[in-house]
Amino acid sequence: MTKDFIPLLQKCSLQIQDLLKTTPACYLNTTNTSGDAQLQIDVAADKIIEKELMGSKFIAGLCSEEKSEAIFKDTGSYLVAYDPLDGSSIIDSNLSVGSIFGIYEKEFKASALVASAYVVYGPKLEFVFADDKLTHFIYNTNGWEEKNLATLKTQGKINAPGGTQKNWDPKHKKLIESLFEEGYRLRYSGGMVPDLHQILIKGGGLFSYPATLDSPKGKLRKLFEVFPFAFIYEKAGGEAIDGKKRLLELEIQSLHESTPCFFGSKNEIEKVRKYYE
Ligand code: AFP
Repeated sequence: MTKDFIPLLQKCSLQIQDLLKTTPACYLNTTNTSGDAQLQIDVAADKIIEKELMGSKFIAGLCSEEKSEAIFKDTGSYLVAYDPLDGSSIIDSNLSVGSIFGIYEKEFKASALVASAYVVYGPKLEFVFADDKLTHFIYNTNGWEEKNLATLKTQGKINAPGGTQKNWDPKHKKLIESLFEEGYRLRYSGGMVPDLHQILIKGGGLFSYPATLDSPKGKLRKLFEVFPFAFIYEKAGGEAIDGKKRLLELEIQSLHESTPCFFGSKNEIEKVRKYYE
């Protein structure tokens, strides 16, 4: 049943890719619930997804990063939480951005997450879907081509440290520096989707967005960014924690709540636990 989401989300991704090619990256004088400044393209991408998903019989409701409240209808049993265009502040630099989807059964909470997906709008259009397994598609002249996405090695080489360094906790600074001392390579664009996708494609490493002085609860949102990627990283043989707890065991009190988050290979996550215990 969740597989029915694949063509639906792929259809949204093709329309949003067109939008990225034709719509100027200009800011509206509005912000979303998390306080992020909104681009015209954020709102346009949100409208595409809302139209396609609310028209589907198996969807009962949506929660968007770009809207303060969830919307519901009286059919279907799946709820979708999504970030229609993540990384919009780097579109003007022409860097890769993405869409993120969490598919929940009946309730917006980690334990109800049954599938998740993301789209990378980059030199290639790519779509990764996870339910009981991970499926990876690349869009080419013959349409969507399924590729094999290898599982994460127990240790990788990439270090993707988020947030403003001067606002990191000293223990987090020591963790990040210890990885560089071991020879890890800095790979961080400011786009969660391409940064996490790269670690999956290259076989391993660590992506971190910790609690910082300016974002004491982290920056990334549980429902439409963190839980979907935690689900994917665990399916890929990795782990996803908040420094101590498994992210998919976290409770949620409000739709736009954020959390510190670490996604990566098993050895890197073990190292995070050591520095954060
Ligand atoms: P925008 O959507 O405002 O560009 O933010 C992108 C994001 O939410 C996520 O994609 C990145 O991982 C994170 O912010 C980058 O935040 P920093 O610039 O503080 O590292």
